[in-house]
Amino acid sequence: MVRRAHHVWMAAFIIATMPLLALWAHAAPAARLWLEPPGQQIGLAGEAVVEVRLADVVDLYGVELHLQFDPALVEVIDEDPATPGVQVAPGSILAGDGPFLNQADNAAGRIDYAVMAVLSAPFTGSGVLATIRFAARAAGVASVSFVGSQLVNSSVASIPHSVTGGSVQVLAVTATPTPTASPTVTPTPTATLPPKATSTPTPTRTPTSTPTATRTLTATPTRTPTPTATGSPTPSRTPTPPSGPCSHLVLNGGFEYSTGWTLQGRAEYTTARYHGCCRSVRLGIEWYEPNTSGWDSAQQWISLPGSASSARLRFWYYPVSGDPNDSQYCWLMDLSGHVLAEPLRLTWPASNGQAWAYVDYDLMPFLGRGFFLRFEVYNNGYGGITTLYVDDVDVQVCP
Ligand SMILES: [Ca+2]
Ligand SMILES: [Ca+2]
Repeated sequence: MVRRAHHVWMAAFIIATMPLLALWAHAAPAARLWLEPPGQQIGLAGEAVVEVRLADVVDLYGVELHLQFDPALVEVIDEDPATPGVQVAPGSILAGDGPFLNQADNAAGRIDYAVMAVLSAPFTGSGVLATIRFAARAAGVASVSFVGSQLVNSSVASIPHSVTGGSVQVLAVTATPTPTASPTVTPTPTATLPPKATSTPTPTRTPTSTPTATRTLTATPTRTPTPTATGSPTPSRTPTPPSGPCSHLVLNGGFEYSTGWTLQGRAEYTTARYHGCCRSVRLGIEWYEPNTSGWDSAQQWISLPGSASSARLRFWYYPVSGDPNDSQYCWLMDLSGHVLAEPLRLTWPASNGQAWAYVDYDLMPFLGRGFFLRFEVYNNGYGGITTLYVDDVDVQVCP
């Protein structure tokens, strides 16, 4: 009877709190990233001021964004003549820190911008991330769109957010036209990334170790395509040609900055080896360190959109091992730590390839869900030691 009463009480409690839970869910709107104003008109001698705005973000620790514009029609005005290249103006969000990436390319029509809370406290709220001033080059409608964006919180987990681009119309008049023709309206988000909570683990997938992964046991250097000098995987590898600009979802995939990844164990950014440029991440033990057992990993959360014409994971790795019984992996892992897939599995034996090798892995089966992209090394603490360097990690999603 006591148990029954307890159950009734519990049911009553759940029913009573359900509206509250629903309210709570609504009280935390998804973050929005957009351009303000979404559209405006200028003359051939005019300038357009476009703010990159962020709204309803919670615990923002780092942000990286990539914008594309039509360089035949507009160009970015340099806001920092003292610094080589062309820079946009930093905004009020994380203003205590200078952006660690701020470059506009007026030939390619590209703006790359990233800032991280090193001196500032993580940011909660709404504000201006950066301000771009465009000068007109020729008449026409120049779209300004996001081709990639990552927001991470202080746990270095991705913050789901919607993204809305904009445009600048250059009119074939030399005088400055009437003030902003289009009214500033709150844009309706066009693409909402799936929130983290919706990526429920699918236990059925869990134990799949892909046949390709087992094939990598030998880890012969012939498996790798001829390394290019630049090291950036060419988009031509994509099976289906993209119909629009592709997004790149990995934050700090080149490991040149100390953001985006959660490093565990002895994992660290290193200049000892790299592919392409300057730093990589090292998992496992360096030759001068003691041979102790343990797991070392580097991971970050990736949220894939629900639909895409292609979604590829690409990375380079450099394995070193004096012990076949240690292990080197790349895993896609769900929130509860289940391995969804193994793009790289080097165990029994671990690989001593000692050359940069390339992996190009299809992520289409994982559309519409999120996962940790995790690189990991296991040292058993006896025999030889094992190390894995990873660099130029890219998740490219094409619409
Ligand atoms: Ca690098
Ligand atoms: Ca060992």
